[in-house]
Amino acid sequence: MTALPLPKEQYDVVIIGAGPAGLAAASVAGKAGLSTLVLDENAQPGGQIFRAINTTPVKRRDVLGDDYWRGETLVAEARGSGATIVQGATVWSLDRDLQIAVSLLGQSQILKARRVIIATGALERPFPIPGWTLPGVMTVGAGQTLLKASGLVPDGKVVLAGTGPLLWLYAAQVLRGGGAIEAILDTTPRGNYWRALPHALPFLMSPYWTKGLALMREVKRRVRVVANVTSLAVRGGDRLNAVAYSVAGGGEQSMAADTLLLHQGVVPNVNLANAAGVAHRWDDRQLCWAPLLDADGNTSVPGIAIAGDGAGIGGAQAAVERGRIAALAAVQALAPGKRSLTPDRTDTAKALRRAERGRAFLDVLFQPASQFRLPDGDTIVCRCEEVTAMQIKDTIGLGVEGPNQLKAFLRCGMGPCQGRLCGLTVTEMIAQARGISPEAVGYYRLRPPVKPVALKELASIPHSEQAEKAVVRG
Ligand SMILES: Cc1cc2nc3c(=O)[nH]c(=O)nc-3n(C[C@H](O)[C@@H](O)[C@H](O)COP(=O)(O)OP(=O)(O)OC[C@H]3O[C@@H](n4cnc5c(N)ncnc54)[C@H](O)[C@@H]3O)c2cc1C
Repeated sequence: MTALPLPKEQYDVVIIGAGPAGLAAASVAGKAGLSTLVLDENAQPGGQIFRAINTTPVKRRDVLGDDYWRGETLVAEARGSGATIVQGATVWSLDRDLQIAVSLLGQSQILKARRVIIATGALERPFPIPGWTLPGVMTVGAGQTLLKASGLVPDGKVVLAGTGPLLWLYAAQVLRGGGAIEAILDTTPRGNYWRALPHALPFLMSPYWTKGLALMREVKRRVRVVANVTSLAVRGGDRLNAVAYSVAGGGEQSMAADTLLLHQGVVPNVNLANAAGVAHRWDDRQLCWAPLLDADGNTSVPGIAIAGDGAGIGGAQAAVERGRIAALAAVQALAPGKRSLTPDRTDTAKALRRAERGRAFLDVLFQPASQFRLPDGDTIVCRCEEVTAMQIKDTIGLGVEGPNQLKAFLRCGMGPCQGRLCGLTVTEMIAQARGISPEAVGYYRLRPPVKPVALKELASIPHSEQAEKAVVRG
């Protein structure tokens, strides 16, 4: 038998995800002397915001900005803490007994933890408009991944469409990196500005205000911005060649494009937590599922905590503080005598409150319009199984009550992405059709493996004699 990639099978704390939350949690748990393992599927630590922080070919520091380079310190601290950080490690199962299945170097292995911190971050919200699956259309996040990891900016006629802070940040990064943007089609509903007003005061006291304003000014000086866009469709035969759009009160217009980058915010990546049986609630402000947590990030499953944007979108600094808080709770539970080696809980909670200041304003301002969340006609909803909005509506019309029943009828949510690209759309479509809340509709019930894993890996997992006897007859 070949040696397993990870030498130990038992850890005090296993942290899943090496973004800001996971790295900060690792620093606290590692420094306190707990045997701490961080598993992350990316090639390098850093998560989304600090992606490729130690390897990026983008050397001019102004291109990605100061917030990006803060990741260097976080990675260095985690590496120096005594925690073991393993990259290229995809966690495909986590259960209520805190057993973790991980795929690494083509082999799968089962580990056991005394505490698990899920720090798997966020995903971009689906943006199902007609033609969004055509070549030439990507998400802003995908564009940013290419920039950070490979130093690439798109060429030709580039159009950005949607809403949210990441769209403006990426536009600025592209311009600083020498790229050009033909236009931004801004889908932020005009009414959101009024609805966000009650949350304006804390926002004006937060760093988001000055940073955000400067970013938008920087972009608007060089890019044509079309505000109040109310419809979007991709035009082209076998690839995108134009974007059709309309502005409130106006007719359809068209703009030639070689690349269209879509974005309408980020939402927690709930797949692993859902598969582990963690209870979730529908967040009416962020329009997504979020886990039910206590003040330490503990979930409804004993021993499993969630930190970072996977706990509800709060941004990178909040992710750091939430990671620290979850790890402090682990130290308190497993090695209370080592508390003197960790940051102060009260100071960390204060820092979290500061980091979360202004978030409510952003949530409401950038809440995407319903027409961009609730598609119709032959717009694809489930990209893996190519299920259209019309098929979903017709099937709901037959009396299907929830996402799991819909799965059985149409296979939507059963492909390799396991619902990450269609789950929210399906929940909201059923809620709209049945006239009930998304909370009442619920979400896909996920089961492991939550990420694709080769059958030969499953077959070669070492098992005990007892486990073998359990399935052998006679
Ligand atoms: C595409 C994208 C780009 C973003 N870019 C920025 C930005 O430039 N600036 C900014 O301020 N915010 C950005 N954000 C917002 C982002 O969510 C940050 O707030 C921050 O990165 C959140 O930190 P986190 O630690 O919670 O999660 P993340 O940084 O998302 O880290 C999660 C980590 O978990 C790993 N992971 C996930 N599932 C598994 C699994 N099953 N097994 C193993 N590892 C797993 C991922 O590989 C990732 O490294 C971005 C979000 C997205 C979705």
